[in-house]
Amino acid sequence: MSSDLLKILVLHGPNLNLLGKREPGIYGQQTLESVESLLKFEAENLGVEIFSQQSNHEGVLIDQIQGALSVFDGLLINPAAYTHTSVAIRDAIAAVAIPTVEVHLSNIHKREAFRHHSYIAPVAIGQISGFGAESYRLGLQALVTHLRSQ
Ligand code: CA2
Repeated sequence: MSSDLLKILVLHGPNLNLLGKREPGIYGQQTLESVESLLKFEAENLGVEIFSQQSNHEGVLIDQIQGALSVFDGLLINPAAYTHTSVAIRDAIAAVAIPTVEVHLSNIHKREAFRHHSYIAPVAIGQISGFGAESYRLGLQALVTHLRSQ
C-alpha cells in the first residue's frame, strides 16, 4: 500500500462467507466476493485503499482491529451477529479510536428484537442498515467523507 492515500480496513463478521449461498431471501443473492468487488470499485472511485477480511472468530476480528492502529485511517465493519453480543469488539474499537462505520445488509431494526441493540453503534460514527450490498458502498462513502472533513 502506498502511504499517501487513506487506508480503510473492511471487516466482515461470522457467517458472512455464506452470502449468496444460503438465505438469499434475507441477505440477497450477492456473494461476499461480489460485495468485495463493489467495494474495490468504489474505493478506486474515491481514491482510497481498502484491505478486507472476513472471520468467523471474535478474537481474530479483535486482533485485526488492534492491528489497525497506526496502519489504517478508518474501519468499515459488519460485525454480523457479534453486533448484538460483543462487548469485546466494542472495547477494541473504542481502544484504537479509529473512525468506524457499522454496516448491515438487512435492516436490523425491522427484524427480531434481539437484533435491535448494537454494542458497536455507540463507538461508531454511524450505522447504515438495510440496503443490502449498497450498505457497504454507502458506508465507505460516509467514512471517507468523514475522514476528509477531519
Ligand atoms: O444484516 C446484516 O448484515 C447482519 O449483520 C447479518 C448477520 C446478523 O446476525 C445481523 O443481525 C445482521 C448474519 C450474517 C450471516 O450471514 C449469512 C449469510 C448467508 C446465509 C446465512 C448467513
